[in-house]
Amino acid sequence: MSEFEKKITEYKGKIKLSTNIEEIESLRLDLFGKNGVINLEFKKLGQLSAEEKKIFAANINKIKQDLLDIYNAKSVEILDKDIIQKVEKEKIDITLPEKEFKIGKVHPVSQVIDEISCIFSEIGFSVEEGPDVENDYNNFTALNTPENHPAKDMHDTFYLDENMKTLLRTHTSPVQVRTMLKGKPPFKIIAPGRTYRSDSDQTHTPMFHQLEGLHIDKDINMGHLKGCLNYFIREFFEVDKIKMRFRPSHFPFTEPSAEVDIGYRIENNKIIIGEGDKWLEILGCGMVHPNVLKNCKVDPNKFQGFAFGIGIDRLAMLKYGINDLRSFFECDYRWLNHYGFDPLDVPTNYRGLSR
Ligand code: 2NL
Repeated sequence: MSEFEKKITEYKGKIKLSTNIEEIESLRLDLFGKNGVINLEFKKLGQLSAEEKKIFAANINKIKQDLLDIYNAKSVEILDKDIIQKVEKEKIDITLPEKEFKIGKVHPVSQVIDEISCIFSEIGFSVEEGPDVENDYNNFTALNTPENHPAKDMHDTFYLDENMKTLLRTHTSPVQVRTMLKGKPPFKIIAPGRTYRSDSDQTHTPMFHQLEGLHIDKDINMGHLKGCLNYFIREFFEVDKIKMRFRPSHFPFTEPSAEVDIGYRIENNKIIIGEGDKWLEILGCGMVHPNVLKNCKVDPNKFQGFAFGIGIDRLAMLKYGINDLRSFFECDYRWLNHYGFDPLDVPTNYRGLSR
């Protein structure tokens, strides 16, 4: 037996006896590495004649293959044993109590939607929802929006088909349209949800949140609208009195239409809502246009009422002192941990909405 063959026999024994990854890896380098036993033997080829080379090389290759087979089998055995050991060690007893109870947070937008729903349900409004993907009729036509209205422009609306019939709703009004079409008056509902417009800068995100309200009955007038909105703003900002003004405005779906501003002032770098000599535009509203009622199968000679629309994201920013709109939608857990709300702290009117 040559020196080489003796060494090989020795290594075969070592492989068989090895018990862990480190050991077998070190044997692999000894044998098959650049300066390993096999390669050193191959280097002897240079001193041989052509005829001898053939026989010599064939012999090394056979020995090498034999070694590789043993090595591979052992490797698999060790790895399998390793995995089984790991799994055994990692056994989890799901009946044990948790060591660290990590609870999620409610996004400020969700919190504000919950608060607003709570405020309006107190005075008899119910919450309605509808799909984000809408048709042109529910989003524009039913709402008395002229064919050539700028809001219908490709630049504002995300259309989903070439014929501009299917789109992402640009406001939550189609929810009220659906509610009126499927039911009978009176209607007293709010519709919160996601809305979409092709607009993106410091103060606009392509997806944003809106809340609309609709109250239709036999004798609902502008006075009811004012009382309702005054109650809502007071409850929402948790103040007893609120300075408020209605400015004439225009929307295709209401007549007359108004925009509502609330008074505020800045004190020690903080915003005080409800008093002061500065004005903040907060929402749009009006008496529902007779054409809208007709389009929604409601008789405008028998029924009338008000509607309003509010941007939820800006309300959340105002109430909770968040100054960057875009941070709302970055899904940053550190941000959510800081600005988010305890999921078990459900807003209620009697206890205070946000504490
Ligand atoms: C705004 C203005 C508004 C409405 C939305 C509405 C819905 C129906 C009928 C009539 Cl179904 N009106 N919604 C009315 C007035 C204003 O939103 O500036 N929103 C942020």
